[in-house]
Amino acid sequence: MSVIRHDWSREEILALFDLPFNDLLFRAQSVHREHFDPNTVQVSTLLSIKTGACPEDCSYCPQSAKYDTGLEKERLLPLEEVVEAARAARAKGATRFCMGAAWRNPTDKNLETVEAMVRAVKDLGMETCVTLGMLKAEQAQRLKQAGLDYYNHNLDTSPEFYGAIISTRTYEDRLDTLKHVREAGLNVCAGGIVGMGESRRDRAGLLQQLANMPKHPESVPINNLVQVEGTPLHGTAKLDPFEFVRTVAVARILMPKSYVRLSAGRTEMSDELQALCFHAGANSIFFGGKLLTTDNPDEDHDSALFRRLGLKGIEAHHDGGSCASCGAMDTLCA
Ligand code: SAM
Ligand code: DTB
Ligand code: SF4
Repeated sequence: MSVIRHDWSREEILALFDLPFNDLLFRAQSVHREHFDPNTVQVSTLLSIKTGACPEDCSYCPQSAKYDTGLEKERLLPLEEVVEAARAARAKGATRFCMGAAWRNPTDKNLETVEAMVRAVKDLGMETCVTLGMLKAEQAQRLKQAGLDYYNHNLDTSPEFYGAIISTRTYEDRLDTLKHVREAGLNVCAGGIVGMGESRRDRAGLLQQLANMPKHPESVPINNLVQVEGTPLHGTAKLDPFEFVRTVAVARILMPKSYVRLSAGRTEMSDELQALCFHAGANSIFFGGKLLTTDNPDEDHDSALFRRLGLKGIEAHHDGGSCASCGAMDTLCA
């Protein structure tokens, strides 16, 4: 039985990365089977509720006002539009609805609007997640009171590489937000991005930070950089796909009970590569043709992939249209 540890050294993590590929995958898949049904995948759908014109300078991000990416900016969406999108996502099989805003942090007034969105989406019987930038302790508590289930806030990379990617907010700021989220009793969704030109040591450093938190994040998104023209990271050398799989496998071994999400970057991955990621212990995806501003595989493609691999979405906790035989929503049942 794997023990849940919070004291990983960087060298121990690098030793996992260094394992022969088959040994690493066998270990990750074994840990995965101790804690999860290996054929069930958690399915979330994303919606950008406020797009672009962000004051931060994250060098991967198409939504930063500092870079000209040709993105059309939008004000905070009206409540009805958000509920409609959530309803559509639910009908297609998503059980969690994640709302993202291009803010450095929400104002208290912004938060009121988001609270109403959270309540309305919860009323549909879906789990809720929001990602709004930095949060103060009281703001995290307010979101908890509104019924929010998860808050997403990524560390993005290792503490050492971080300064090469973002200058407008510190690593400490991010850790503080995660602390407020945890202390408010919310589930934590925290992960990062690979393929930004970081070293393996940095990838190990990101996972070390996550795994050594007092409690592991319940959800760990591993994003492969989506290169957007106009951002400073456009043109970065692509990561070896096997190294991406290794990162997923090491995340699974370090955080045995967390949902590891195969997040951004799937449109550039073959079905075979994604299957390897599931084998390495990824058990969550973003479902729906769009992430926040960039493309994601379309629903038909993912439904076919699930069918081909015998995967099913997590059972929905509401009474709308689920498959009678397996409990998953129709479009995602194997
Ligand atoms: N503005 C808020 C913040 O950054 O805290 C929330 C939204 S932000 C877009 C959410 C996350 O998306 C980022 O932390 C980053 O990890 C990820 N992300 C943004 N652009 C990306 C890209 N081009 N490729 C991969 N992941 C990306
Ligand atoms: C996460 O880790 N990845 C998602 C979600 N959390 C908010 C966002 C990916 C964004 C990819 C670039 C875009 O579509 O704008
Ligand atoms: Fe703004 Fe978030 Fe994009 Fe950074 S990642 S520029 S904070 S929207």
